[in-house]
Amino acid sequence: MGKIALVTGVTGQDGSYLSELLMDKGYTVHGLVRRSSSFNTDRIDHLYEDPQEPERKLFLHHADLADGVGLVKLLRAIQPDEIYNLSAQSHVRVSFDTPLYTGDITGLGALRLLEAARAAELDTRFYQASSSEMFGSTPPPQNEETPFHPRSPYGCAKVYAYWSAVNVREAYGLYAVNGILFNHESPRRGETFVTRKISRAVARIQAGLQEGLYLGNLDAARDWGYAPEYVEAMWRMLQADAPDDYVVATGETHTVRDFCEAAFRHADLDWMEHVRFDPRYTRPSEVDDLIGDATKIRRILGWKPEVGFTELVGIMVDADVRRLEDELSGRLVRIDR
Ligand code: NAP
Ligand code: G4F
Repeated sequence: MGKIALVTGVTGQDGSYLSELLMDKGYTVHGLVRRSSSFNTDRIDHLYEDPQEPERKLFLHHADLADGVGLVKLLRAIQPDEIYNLSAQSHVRVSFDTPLYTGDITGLGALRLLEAARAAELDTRFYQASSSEMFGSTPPPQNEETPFHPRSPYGCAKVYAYWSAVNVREAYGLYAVNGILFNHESPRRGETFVTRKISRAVARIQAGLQEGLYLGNLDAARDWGYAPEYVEAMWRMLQADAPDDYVVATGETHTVRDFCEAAFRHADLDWMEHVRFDPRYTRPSEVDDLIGDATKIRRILGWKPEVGFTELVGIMVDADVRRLEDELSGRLVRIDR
């Protein structure tokens, strides 16, 4: 019998890649989908199986991190061997507009799920999607020993969730781990995060559909990796002999300006002719510089990134160019890896 996993945030960037990885490894995957008035399963539609299929490996359930009782009922029914908590209001800028909601879902939501696992009396392993945003203004390089100094409601909520996972591990012996992941991107990245906003705009500018691109702070520096590699790190953390917390990063940093230059150059365009400043995209308090030190996960779990910055930029721009071509020609839009 293969293992059973519950993936919250299954409709998001990481949830889609993680589901693919787990299904390839023979898991049965249960995904938590929140109710939406429009379709929100684009990223996993290619994994969808007919409910009549007897050998199904993917099951979707309506639930919400706001609804603790629903989570207990779901966990009792599924009895997962592993839980990956990827659900969050994950947009940092939006968290300044919705701080209480973000605290409720991104922070308290993790504790609701942990408590649901305890209430359901499961012998399960729990992965919490922690974030480099927790380091905030603490200078780089950042590793597992670096103090947190979050700079956004999102960062504060993630710190709460981080310590909630550590606390159930220490208090009750639950196998709970934190993956402290630095920014990771892909063609499936949400369209309003800066990398995807840029790669999408490059495709549209190249096609003559758009002239300019409005951005906020170009000086911020991020340690950008490739999402499919990062979900492998999540899985490895739950296969270890003992639960522990790990930083996942490339160890390289680039500014938003560098990303613009590289993305426009990839399409033979000059970024300076198109990128303009709009203060609406700045934040009341910013995280200036993130560089992860992933020595620990490399040493203990043997994980290391392969895709570098320039390759990542190329993957994203090429995918958005192809997607736009599909849209314009009326073809079915393919899901890109
Ligand atoms: P994402 O694409 O924004 O996906 C977030 C997921 O959470 C979506 O499936 C979303 O559902 C779901 N969700 C939102 N509110 C929910 C609620 N109330 N109840 C249940 N589900 C809810 O994020 P991602 O980039 O895949 O990141 C995955 C996780 O890692 C997040 O927790 C994020 O904060 C964290 N993280 C991400 C990065 C990164 O660079 N990507 C780095 C560090 C940590 P809908 O599809 O319906 O919106
Ligand atoms: O792409 P971003 O919105 O990602 P951010 O804030 O680093 O957060 C992402 O990574 C975190 C890990 O560190 C995750 F936990 C979190 O869930 C999310 O996935 O912004 C990156 C940088 C920021 O400094 C921002 O100020 O880009 C800057 N930026 C400049 N112009 C912009 C824009 N960001 C966005 N979203 N849109 C702009 O127009």
